Amino acid sequence: MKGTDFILGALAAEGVDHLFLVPGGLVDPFLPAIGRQSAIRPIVAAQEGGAAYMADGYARASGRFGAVLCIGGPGLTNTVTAVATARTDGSPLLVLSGEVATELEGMGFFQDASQETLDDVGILKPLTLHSTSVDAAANLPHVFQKALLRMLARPRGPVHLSLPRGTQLGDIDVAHRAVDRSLASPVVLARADAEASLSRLLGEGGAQRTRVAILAGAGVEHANASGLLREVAERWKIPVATTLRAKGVFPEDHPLSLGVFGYAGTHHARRALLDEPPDLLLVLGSGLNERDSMQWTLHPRSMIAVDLDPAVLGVHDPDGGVVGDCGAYLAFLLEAGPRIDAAMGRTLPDRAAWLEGVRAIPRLQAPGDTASDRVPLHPARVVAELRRALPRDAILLVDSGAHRAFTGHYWSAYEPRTYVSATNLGPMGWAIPAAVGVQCARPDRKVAVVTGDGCMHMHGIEVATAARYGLPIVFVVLDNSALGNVWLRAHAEGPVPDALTRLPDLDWAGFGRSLGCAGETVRRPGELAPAFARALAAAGPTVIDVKVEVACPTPVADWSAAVASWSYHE
Ligand SMILES: Cc1ncc(C[n+]2csc(CCOP(=O)(O)OP(=O)(O)O)c2C)c(N)n1
Ligand SMILES: [Mg+2]
Repeated sequence: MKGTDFILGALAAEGVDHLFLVPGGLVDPFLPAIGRQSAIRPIVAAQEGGAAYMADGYARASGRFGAVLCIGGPGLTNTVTAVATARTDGSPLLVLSGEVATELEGMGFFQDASQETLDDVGILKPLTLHSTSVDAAANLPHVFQKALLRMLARPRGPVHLSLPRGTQLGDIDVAHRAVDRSLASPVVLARADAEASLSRLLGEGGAQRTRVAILAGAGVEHANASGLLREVAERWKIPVATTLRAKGVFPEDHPLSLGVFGYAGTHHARRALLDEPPDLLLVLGSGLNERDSMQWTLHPRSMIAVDLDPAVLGVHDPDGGVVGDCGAYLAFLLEAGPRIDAAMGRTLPDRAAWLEGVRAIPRLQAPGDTASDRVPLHPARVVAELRRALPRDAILLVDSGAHRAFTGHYWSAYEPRTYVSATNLGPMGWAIPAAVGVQCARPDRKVAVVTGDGCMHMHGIEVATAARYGLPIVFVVLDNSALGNVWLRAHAEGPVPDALTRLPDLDWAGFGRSLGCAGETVRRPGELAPAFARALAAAGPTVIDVKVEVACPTPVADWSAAVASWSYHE
């Protein structure tokens, strides 16, 4: 077989069944190879950035990894933001790019971006966990094995292989050996740290341990530990907040749920985790970044942070923390359950009373907005109606802008990997192509996107890819004819040139129709439910252009208050 056959066979052996690509001369040998097999379905995107976002979405929804194929040079540079996004969100993404024949490097060959010229491998080096050129087909087995292990070992992230023409066309007679998952994801837990944390949990030395709460981050999702989290929370009646990135790892309608803490979070989470510092906060798999820690104003009386990255613990947990996998730590707590039951049992009635007090205040910032009849529509109304229209296990992708705050706040998620958002880098337009990857990974689920008109300007073209492959994604554009988030911030500062943050009022439904989608324009609240119902019944994608008001403040008042109270030296 050829090098290209080896690579496609390797993807199939790893359980990956889609390859997202934009073809071109430097990867021409892949085209007949794709035709020679049927295990991998090729999805041709409009742009390589879109293709890489699709592969990222596929990785997040499948729990496996996503693969993108493009030419080197302009194709590879188009993937840069997507690769950076995968890196910052711990998403396993395999970038495969074509390279000129090794013997022609640096000779002036069209689109040469080898190490002799623009250095494709170097371009992606700081953004990936591994970036290298595979110099011969014979090198593929070990180079592939190493790259996949680096990508899948947690914390996960993107890797890049540059494939010169000779490697693609070279003969090779061994097949890829599937990665041993126990090598990629050893269940790591520093037992001594875990043991030491028990004394903090039990309040040895007489410390009060009534108000105990959990903040669950993306590490819980990466560890597939939602079930264990629920068991621990229920056993000792510990309320659970999540970061926005991890929304859904704990069901948001559970009696112990506090909702999201941090940016666009709930009053319940703020009250329990911030207002009166809890006696003990268990932070599971969160890097405690600015947004997820309310600008580092989170100061519980005691903390047990669990993370695979010791640097996170060193910087953010004054008590030292536990190096390890969140799932392993939760399993450890359950195993140690008989040692914990008595102490946590004694504080249980007081904890229940505390939680009742927390949940007595309204959870949401302006719940009335979800029933607003205003025209143009209130974004909160759109989010609430979409939640009602979609099944409980639907997967929602959310883009970057004011609509992220409205959706993060007013949407409820009940399962891990059903609220999918690039919350760390926050690149505009990500959600549109990412949804294509999600729907490819989860054909059994309803998939919807909440995006903005500014995001549509960036990557809206990929609705064409959804149409081309008949993917029934519901694209909801919260269309305020503005870069709304920037508009809101700028207008809060005083008079600014309005045109800097305004966008023309465009017909995104017509745009969608011209690309093969169904298209709907919604101008009144009563039109939302029927439009969603038609979109959910459609065989292909629908772009729903919802005309919303830009001057609705985003539900981030708690967050803004915390930011205002923050001091670097506190
Ligand atoms: C690639 C990229 N460029 C710029 C930004 C900065 N930015 C964040 S939100 C935003 C406006 C988004 O506009 P839109 O998609 O219409 O959403 P809205 O805020 O109106 O809901 C901008 C420019 C970004 N996040 N990503
Ligand atoms: Mg907008």
